[in-house]
Amino acid sequence: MERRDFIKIGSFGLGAVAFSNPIFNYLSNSVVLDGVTQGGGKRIPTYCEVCFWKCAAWTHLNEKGEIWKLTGNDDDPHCNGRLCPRGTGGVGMYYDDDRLKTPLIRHTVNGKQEFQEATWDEAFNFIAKKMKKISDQYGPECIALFSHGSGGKHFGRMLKAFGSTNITAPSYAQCRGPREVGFFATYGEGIGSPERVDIRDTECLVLIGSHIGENMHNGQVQEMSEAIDKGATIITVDPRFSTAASKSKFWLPIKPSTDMALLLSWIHVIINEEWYDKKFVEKYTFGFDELKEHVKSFTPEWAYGITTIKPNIIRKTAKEMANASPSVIIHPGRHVTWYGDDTQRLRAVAILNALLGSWGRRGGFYNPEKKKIAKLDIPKYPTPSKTWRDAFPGKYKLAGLALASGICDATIPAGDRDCSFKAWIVNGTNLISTLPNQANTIKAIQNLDLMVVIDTMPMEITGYADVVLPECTYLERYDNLRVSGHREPTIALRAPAAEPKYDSKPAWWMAKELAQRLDLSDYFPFEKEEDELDWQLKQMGLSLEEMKKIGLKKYAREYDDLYPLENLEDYEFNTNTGKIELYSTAMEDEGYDPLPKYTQHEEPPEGFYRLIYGRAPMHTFSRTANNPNLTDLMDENKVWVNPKVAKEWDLNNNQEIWLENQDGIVTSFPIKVRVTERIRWDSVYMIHGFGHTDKRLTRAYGRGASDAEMITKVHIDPEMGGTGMRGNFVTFLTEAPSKGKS
Ligand SMILES: Nc1nc2c(c(=O)[nH]1)N[C@H]1C(S)=C(S)[C@@H](COP(=O)(O)OP(=O)(O)OC[C@H]3O[C@@H](n4cnc5c(=O)[nH]c(N)nc54)[C@H](O)[C@@H]3O)O[C@H]1N2
Ligand SMILES: Nc1nc2c(c(=O)[nH]1)N[C@H]1C(S)=C(S)[C@@H](COP(=O)(O)OP(=O)(O)OC[C@H]3O[C@@H](n4cnc5c(=O)[nH]c(N)nc54)[C@H](O)[C@@H]3O)O[C@H]1N2
Ligand code: SF4
Ligand SMILES: [Mo]
Repeated sequence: MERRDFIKIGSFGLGAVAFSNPIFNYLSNSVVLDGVTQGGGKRIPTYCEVCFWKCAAWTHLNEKGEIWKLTGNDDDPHCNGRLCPRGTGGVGMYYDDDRLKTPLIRHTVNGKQEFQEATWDEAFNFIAKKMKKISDQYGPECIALFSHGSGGKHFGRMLKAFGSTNITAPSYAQCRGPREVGFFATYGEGIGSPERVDIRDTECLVLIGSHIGENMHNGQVQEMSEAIDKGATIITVDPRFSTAASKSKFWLPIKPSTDMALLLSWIHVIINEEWYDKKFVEKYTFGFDELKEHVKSFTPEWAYGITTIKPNIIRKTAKEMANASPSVIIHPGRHVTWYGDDTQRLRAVAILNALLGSWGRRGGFYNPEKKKIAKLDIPKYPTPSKTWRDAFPGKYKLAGLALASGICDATIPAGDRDCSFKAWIVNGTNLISTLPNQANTIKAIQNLDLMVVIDTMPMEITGYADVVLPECTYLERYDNLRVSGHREPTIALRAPAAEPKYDSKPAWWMAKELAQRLDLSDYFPFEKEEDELDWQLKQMGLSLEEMKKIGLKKYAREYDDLYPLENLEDYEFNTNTGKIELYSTAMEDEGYDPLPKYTQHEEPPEGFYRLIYGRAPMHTFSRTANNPNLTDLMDENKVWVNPKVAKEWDLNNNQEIWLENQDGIVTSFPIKVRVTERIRWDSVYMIHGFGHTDKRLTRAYGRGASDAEMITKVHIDPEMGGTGMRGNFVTFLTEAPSKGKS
């Protein structure tokens, strides 16, 4: 028997308005939802947890005092009063009958593993005892926290107090890490979230595989729509005709994995034609001559052979950018862990922006300002004797945050490592569908002495837990204040609109209860979470009572530096040279390429197609696939296949097929075909987050296929450890795979 069998149990118990621009169709408008009084008048503030844009919202109650609907907070720059369909559908998270209902502990009965319902007390005592034992035996640093979402802050406090700083989120090494590192190396600052892109006022927006409009990050979609209405040029580089591509003046259907060649060629053209912002480059940048020399041979003709984008289109689009300069944005994207050389690709994006003078300028990149929140009066955290980095001597030297994939790898014992991770606390991240290479994740889990999963839903990851703790949804709890950096700083409150359903509880309370059992009560000095919030708000001259009325507080900027380089003001960048480093001395010091290079990536073998994936407007990752409101809008994914390929394989629309990847892995479930010209012939496309394998998800089980299952080959970014996931290839099986084949 495996140490951890996957436990399957069955016994536990939009008013969308058309906007002038159709990219907007999905965003519901608070104007039509004027039912504040209609519903009994009561509304409680929150910020959305359906994705990490964190729109400030109102939960409205009906006359019976039940949760009725959600609307956006008008004052919030993240949403401007409008929620995206996922945010509106957040109500479904609360009402989902499949939710986790009580704490569960893994037991072995007659040789068979099963979950048994437990009291909170039993669950906490079990966890605390194990944590102490692991700490005594191996040190507290062998315990790691994986978290995506608000609860991470609370469990993070508990774990830091216990002596481990190994706290990680998949939003770094599986998402935006390379972007932060690439921009940091260039400007001495990262991009952050919400992205500091001044889309509202831009004249030219270049999207490189960033599919805003399907990627529904709210304020960004709205600003893009506004920019289009004001006549901005959109240039979209995507092997797929995305929603954004359909709004674009130029769609460049690039051969996937070759973006670096296009970027280098754009840099070549802009330098050679002298279309760059000379004053800006001269005043602020370091290494221009080296860059010029470096890109000398990267002509559009060179790039054409690699990217399939015609030379005149490369020149024309470069000219469009130059014409708009400095009000131009080569968007850094967000999920950028594609091919393993991603930090360098993002360096090229950063360099291109610098040449066009868009950093710190209107219509380019603005300088966000954030409000400071008072620190709690708690003891200093102990200093750990080791961190995750010790598992990777000499590697991933530019990683600014802990790597989720790294901690996963360092959980599998290896001869040359003195200690591997022994316990995972997993809050709000379905690691099975989030980390690439599922077999590796499961192998790591099998080596743990303890795995605690805190979730709202019986997702795949919960099936591997020793203890499952059911969190109530964001509509039933407080959380830390949302503190946002934006054009103007804001803070937003999340307050409960209902009592937690079933026996679910907020993460704050769980972390405090655990801390108590670990003799760390001093780190949670307040009796209740609302007392902690009230104390923090009072330090700012506010109160919980007042925030409950307004939900969001917007402040005027303290510093008048929204566009700090607008008039070529003196400025010192946080880099070794104090300049924008076109040539990165930090990269060079660490032994990496100081200037981005083109590397050729592997091509699909005969009969295989590159698997690319993305977002659907009405779903977030795997977390919404069971949401009753959102499954109404879309309940399965399809695989997009070019008509030429469909003909070759004799595939028809809606035909069910299985996908098999280069390593012989076959999807657990069939997926329907969508034959469309909107995807290149060398690739197939699907929406991430479907093909759930846990039967407890009654609406999502077996619906569509999982891209994560097919991502077995990972190209790791040597500079910061990001996991490139787009180097996987699939072929089609038109018959059900024979049993025994996984
Ligand atoms: N194959 C593949 N892998 C990917 C991606 C991809 O596109 N394809 N995208 C990558 C990117 S960009 C990112 S950012 C990550 C995202 O990775 P994750 O954040 O891990 O994504 P989800 O699959 O949505 O998992 C979220 C989990 O949180 C739970 N949850 C939801 N709300 C709450 C709550 O209030 N409290 C608690 N405790 N739990 C909650 C959900 O039930 C679910 O189990 O995935 C990365 N991995
Ligand atoms: N509705 C919705 N919106 C979301 C999310 C969600 O789950 N649902 N998640 C949010 C999160 S955390 C993230 S990180 C973002 C992710 O969203 P983005 O950062 O915008 O995009 P990606 O997911 O990286 O990229 C998907 C696009 O890249 C294209 N692509 C694939 N390969 C290549 C290539 O080689 N070159 C180029 N140029 N393009 C390529 C695909 O065709 C697809 O259109 O979305 C955010 N917004
Ligand atoms: S973009 Fe949509 S899902 Fe994300 S926080 Fe805003 S409303 Fe919620
Ligand atoms: Mo992400």
